[in-house]
Amino acid sequence: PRVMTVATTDSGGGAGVLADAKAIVRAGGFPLCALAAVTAQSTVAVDAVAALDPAVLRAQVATTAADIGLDGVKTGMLATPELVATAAEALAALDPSEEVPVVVDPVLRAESGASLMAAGGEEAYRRALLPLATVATPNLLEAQALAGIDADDPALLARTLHERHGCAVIVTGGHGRSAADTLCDDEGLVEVPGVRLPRPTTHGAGCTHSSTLATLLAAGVPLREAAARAKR
Ligand code: PXL
Repeated sequence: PRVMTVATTDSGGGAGVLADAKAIVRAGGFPLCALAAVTAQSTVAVDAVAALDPAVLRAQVATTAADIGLDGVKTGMLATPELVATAAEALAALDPSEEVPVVVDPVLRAESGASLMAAGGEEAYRRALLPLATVATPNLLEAQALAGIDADDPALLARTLHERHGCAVIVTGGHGRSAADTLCDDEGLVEVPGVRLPRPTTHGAGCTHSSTLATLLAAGVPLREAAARAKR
């Protein structure tokens, strides 16, 4: 399956489009990319961010989809509210008959705490991108920011975001008490169990998870099975 990551580079390679490409290949897909921004970063700091011209982001999606075609998409770091809106417009222009699954990983902050989204990003996700998502994969902190609810309850957050935006939602585990992911789709809530790995190097874990999920969905694996395999 041809899987496009609409996201940003991490020069350190742990997160961003390189992590996405590695995960897409590992899950059996062929990676394509539409870059939103470029960062200079290590595992501990983001030292520079340059957002690209939205017209260039739009063209990467349109040109690639028109010739090569897409079986699945994931969005990652989009850097600015304007680029979130542009990514949404570009994905809305895809042929609806192809029913390309779209995984929206709403990237707001790095694991190091550095901001990866300009002010107004949450609202752009709510308005433009979540309504187009097949499934969104916020971590606990991103789910709180998107829902505007300051609660540590992933089930409440997943259900609230699912009911408001229509997409399936996986609140990924690891930031709260449980390592399990919490999934809410039209059939309701389910826990996706997983182990907490005893290591501090979690940089890029969200990118890897959402890219694996997008590749499995692109291959036709049903959501709940894909969520379990991506968690593993
Ligand atoms: O894991 C979120 C993320 C996504 N994209 C880029 C990143 C990070 C985290 O650091 O750098 C480019």
